Amino acid sequence: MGLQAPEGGEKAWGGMEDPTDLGLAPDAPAPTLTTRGVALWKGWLSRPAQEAMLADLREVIRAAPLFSPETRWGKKMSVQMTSAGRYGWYSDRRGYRYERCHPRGTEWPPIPPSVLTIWHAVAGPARAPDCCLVNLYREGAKMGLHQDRDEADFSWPVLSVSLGDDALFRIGNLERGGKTESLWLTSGDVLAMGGPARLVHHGIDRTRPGSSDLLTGGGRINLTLRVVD
Ligand code: MD3
Ligand code: FE
Repeated sequence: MGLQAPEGGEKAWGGMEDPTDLGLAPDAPAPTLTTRGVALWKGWLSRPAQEAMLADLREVIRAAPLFSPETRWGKKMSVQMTSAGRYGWYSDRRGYRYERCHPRGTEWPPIPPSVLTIWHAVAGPARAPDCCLVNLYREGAKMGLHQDRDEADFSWPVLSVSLGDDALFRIGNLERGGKTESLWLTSGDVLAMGGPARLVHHGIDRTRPGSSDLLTGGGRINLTLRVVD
């Protein structure tokens, strides 16, 4: 555990916030910053580690091609998606849900070990995530403010890994409305939302096209790791 943690990541949390308050492992590395119950580790992954993870994700996408889900309202999302793990996140006119199979009818590929390592360093060894959602943001893609509440057990944290272009992440409140806070996420960052923050509203306002050369053709990939049931 913690093998890929950045320099200084093994330091104590400093007594400000306890990792277990965020639903994280007691020995999780100290985050760069915490705000509204969200923990952010800047630069968790080095450039070579990002490249290696991207190679793993290319295999995932080869087995389970990206698609643009339709919302309940019949509008295509600007983000392209696929998943790895026991469940994949899916949306169409019937609504949002987790599915056992890709729309083409095959099971989702396994979650790459490079991704699982980060989960276990932050969330502990007890459980593996059921779903690794892969979101691809090409130029102009965004994700409106929403809550993640399609899962059965909110006691597990949600983890996010950012790869490629910078993205402006917005975090709001448990209720709709109110003041929000924005953070730029950059390639290699890891974000964890747990405890009281698990049901907070959040979204991606925009990316900064051309800010990273990690992805061929540009853009941003976000991985979201969740326990589903
Ligand atoms: C804060 N994705 O797929 S990940 C999503 O960057 C989603 O693609 C965004 O929100 C993205 O549902 C943001 C960061 C994230 C994920 C889950 C959260 C932040 C969260 C759950 C609660 C609070
Ligand atoms: Fe979300």
